[in-house]
Amino acid sequence: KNQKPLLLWFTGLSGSGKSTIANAVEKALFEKGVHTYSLDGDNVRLGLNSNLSFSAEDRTENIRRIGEVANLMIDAGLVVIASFVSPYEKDRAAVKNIVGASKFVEVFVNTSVEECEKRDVKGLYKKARAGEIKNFTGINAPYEAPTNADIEIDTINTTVVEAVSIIIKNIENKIAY
Ligand code: GGZ
Repeated sequence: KNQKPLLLWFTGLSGSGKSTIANAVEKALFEKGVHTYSLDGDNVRLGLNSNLSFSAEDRTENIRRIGEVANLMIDAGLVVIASFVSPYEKDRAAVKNIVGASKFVEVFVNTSVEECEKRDVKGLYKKARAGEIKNFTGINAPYEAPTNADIEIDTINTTVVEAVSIIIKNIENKIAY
């Protein structure tokens, strides 16, 4: 079976639906026999990047290390799926530069602050509004929305199943399984 490595990069606000879509994409790829590895806040910020905060500088370092780790996994031939807020355009561009533009696919999970706050799955927006979390993206820290993402998903008008189909269609030629 043939498989070319790739980094599928999900960016969007906390609670935008990045992980939900990323997990569904990983399942779909697994069912096609594609070897993947998923990087997200749950497995990176607790381990490798446990010394990093949510300051602008630390977010940049967070994303830089993730880009380097993803590049090692690309060397190992994997389709890497990364889901991080990654609010800064320059940091996302730096990752694209690390792995190479031809191996980088950016997915903008475009859910507005209003909608994320309405859903508030983890109660983090409420805490941020109450001043219990500082530098919270979308509330008191910036999110620089991608202007030229390879794929943009509007989660109000697109189901998870549809999103998976859009993403798989975009990457299937690139990974050539
Ligand atoms: C944004 C925060 C913050 C602040 C904690 N700002 O919904 P979640 O919980 O699971 O996803 C968010 C996650 C963001 O971590 P990332 O490594 O993706 O961020 S970045 O790319 O900007 O480095 C949220 C939680 O961590 N979280 N504090 N202040 N999100």
